[in-house]
Amino acid sequence: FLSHPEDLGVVAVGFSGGQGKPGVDAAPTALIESGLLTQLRDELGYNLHGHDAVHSYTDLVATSADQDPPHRGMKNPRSVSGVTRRIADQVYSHAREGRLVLTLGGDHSIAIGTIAGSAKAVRERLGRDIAVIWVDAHADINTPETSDSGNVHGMPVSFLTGLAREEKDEFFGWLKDEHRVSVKKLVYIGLRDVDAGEKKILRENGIKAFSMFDIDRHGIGRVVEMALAHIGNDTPIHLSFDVDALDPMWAPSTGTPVRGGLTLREGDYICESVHQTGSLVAVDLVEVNPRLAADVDLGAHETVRAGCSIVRCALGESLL
Ligand code: Z70
Ligand code: MN
Ligand code: MN
Ligand code: MN
Repeated sequence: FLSHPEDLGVVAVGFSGGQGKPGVDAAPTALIESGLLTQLRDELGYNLHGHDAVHSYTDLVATSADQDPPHRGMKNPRSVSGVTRRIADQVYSHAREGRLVLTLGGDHSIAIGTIAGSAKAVRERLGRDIAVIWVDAHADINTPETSDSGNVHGMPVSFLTGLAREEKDEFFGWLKDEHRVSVKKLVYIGLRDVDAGEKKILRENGIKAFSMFDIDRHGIGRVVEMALAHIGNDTPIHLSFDVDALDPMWAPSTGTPVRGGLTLREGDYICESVHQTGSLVAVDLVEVNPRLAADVDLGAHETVRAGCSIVRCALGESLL
């Protein structure tokens, strides 16, 4: 599905407004300083585009809470809407050229932008709908009304599927049908911390989800096979990987660590398998927070290292 599969559009997003803990905005720099982009260029042979800047969108992010009061219970709604709209444009520009797109977050609210941008570009370029593989401990499918926290990083999937909607541009009203994905083309892997309201949404919409229970029961090999079968052969894939899908043993430095997660090998395996389909059009890596851990230096180092491994696997490092 890519006209230039060796060209990689990089969108580095230092944004934390979709949740309450500072530090996740420092992730792109930490990932890049650890050598990720150099490895992608020198070892995997990608031509990088747009990798020179880490975007922090200071012009769009409110500097005090009273500049961006809640709307329908959402925290920082104008900032998140404005930033994700800009991300959508950036991802769209790369994807429209037929490049594979890598976005380094940032909290998971940024996926509103990344998926909107790739869905629109793939529709225009190929007349096809993308599928989304969402690897996460969480379902991130709360609507503003079902959310207990008001954090938009717990809502991106509801906006992207149209389960949540808004009229006003400043509150995600800029999201149109061309940006959206069908609930039928969405599949989750790694779930283990899903709110009651989200379980109801998953059930009522028949959304395919493989929890840690399913992984224990079937093994990761079979689960990935079933996930890929669900979205169908020959469908462009957007992979959105929340590092908290990994067990905190591998990724302790994240805002909401949940025990009982994927091993690093299981995470890498998912990415390798998705790469191997040849259908990957975009990858997100989100929720690395190098400022959080019991032992910050050690924890951040391990989490950044795990994040780099996930990205390299998604971009084909393990293919012999
Ligand atoms: C909860 C909410 C969430 C990540 C926490 C948590 C969502 N369901 N996502 N950490 N990455 O606030 O909506
Ligand atoms: Mn080319
Ligand atoms: Mn998430
Ligand atoms: Mn999560």
